[in-house]
Amino acid sequence: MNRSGSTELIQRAQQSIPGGVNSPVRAFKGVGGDPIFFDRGQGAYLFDVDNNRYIDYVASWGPMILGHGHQPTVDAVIHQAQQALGFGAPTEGEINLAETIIEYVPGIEKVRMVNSGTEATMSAIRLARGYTGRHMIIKFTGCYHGHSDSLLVKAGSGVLTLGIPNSPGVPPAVAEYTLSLPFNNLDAVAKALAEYKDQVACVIIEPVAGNMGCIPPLPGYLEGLREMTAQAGTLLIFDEVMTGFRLSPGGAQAYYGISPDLTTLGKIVGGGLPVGAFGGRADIMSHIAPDGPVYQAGTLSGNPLAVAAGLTMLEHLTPQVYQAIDQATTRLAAGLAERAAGHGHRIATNHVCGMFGLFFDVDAAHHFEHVANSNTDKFNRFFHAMLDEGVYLAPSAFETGFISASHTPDIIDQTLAAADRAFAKI
Ligand code: KE4
Repeated sequence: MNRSGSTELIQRAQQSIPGGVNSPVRAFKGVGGDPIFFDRGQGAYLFDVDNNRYIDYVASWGPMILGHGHQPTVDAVIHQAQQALGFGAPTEGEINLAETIIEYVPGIEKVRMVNSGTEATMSAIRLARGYTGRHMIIKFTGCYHGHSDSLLVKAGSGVLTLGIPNSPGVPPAVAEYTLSLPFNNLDAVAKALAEYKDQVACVIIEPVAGNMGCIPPLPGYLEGLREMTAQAGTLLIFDEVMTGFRLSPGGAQAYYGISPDLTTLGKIVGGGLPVGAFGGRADIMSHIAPDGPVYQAGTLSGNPLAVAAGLTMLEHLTPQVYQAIDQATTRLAAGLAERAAGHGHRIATNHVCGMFGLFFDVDAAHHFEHVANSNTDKFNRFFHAMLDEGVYLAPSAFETGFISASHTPDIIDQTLAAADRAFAKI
């Protein structure tokens, strides 16, 4: 496959952009080789600058749940752009999007729009600290919640892939307020809440971990977290930047039937444009400025273009969309496991609606240690073998694959045929 255009562009990009990319995971440091520069997308396909076609399982890291170039979303953005690109003032569209989010997401009574998942989680943590008057936070090893200082403590995506457990630049005085515990382990949470009693402002978790591959919660885990945090007066924050509107219209909290105190959103809520959001119980959200004293702001928050994209995408998330995505995800995960075994490879596959992960040379993946002990070298060889077959997986063993409504049965079949050839090669 000729990818000379991408090779030339990464060399040029590195002259003006750190690493040649605007986000580290895109640089292929985790899998080796040069990143692909893309030119356009349509449905489940991406086309690179050399006009090679790939079946896409990155979906811009989640937003493209309806496939690339979803025409109603594109039309809504074009229409809004012809009205105005932005005001820095309130618009009716922001109310429509807020009301839609509240309608979909059970735990959200009030919501504030921001511009990224990082802003959403950073703001939610400040709110939790301001509301409780406590300083400590608990996160989980292998989970990633964006790159604000308090959260770059054994983060999962990006930092983990680059092998930097605690990023330089995070003052120890900040990091010491963050506890990072093993995922899917309630004893560890019980011990931490007992140890730190009334010092813990919040527990923040990806209800399905998507930044160390795809790792669903074990039965009873989320229920246990909900109970323990309520008893400790600690707020439970579901970081649904990735799972929001993906597992179901109401995200993981609706799928698992657990109501967190605060929820963070991103990706799908912006329809592919820069949007994040945080929301939750009205009595907590009332502490956010200008209603309350906890300051939070953003020049482009609620930007009309991004709001038009997000609102239109949410309006097209029908029950049929989730049924198709869930069926495609289940078929793909089962098919990958079957073809791997057919070529003598041992893989564990995890999946939930629209998300999947595969881990080589382990029998199961329930937490970070399982993932760290998996054969990432073999994943990297599989990644490149699939790339050469025209299938674009996430360029890191510590990321999740995403499936859209455009991944028809025929495209899943094409993917499995490619995987069969790739498993034979690695
Ligand atoms: P952003 O600031 O990148 O919009 O969102 C941060 C974030 C927060 N919470 C969760 C659960 C997330 O998955 C993310 C970002 N996800 C990664 C993908 N693993 C973004 C890819 C990247 O960093 O380029």
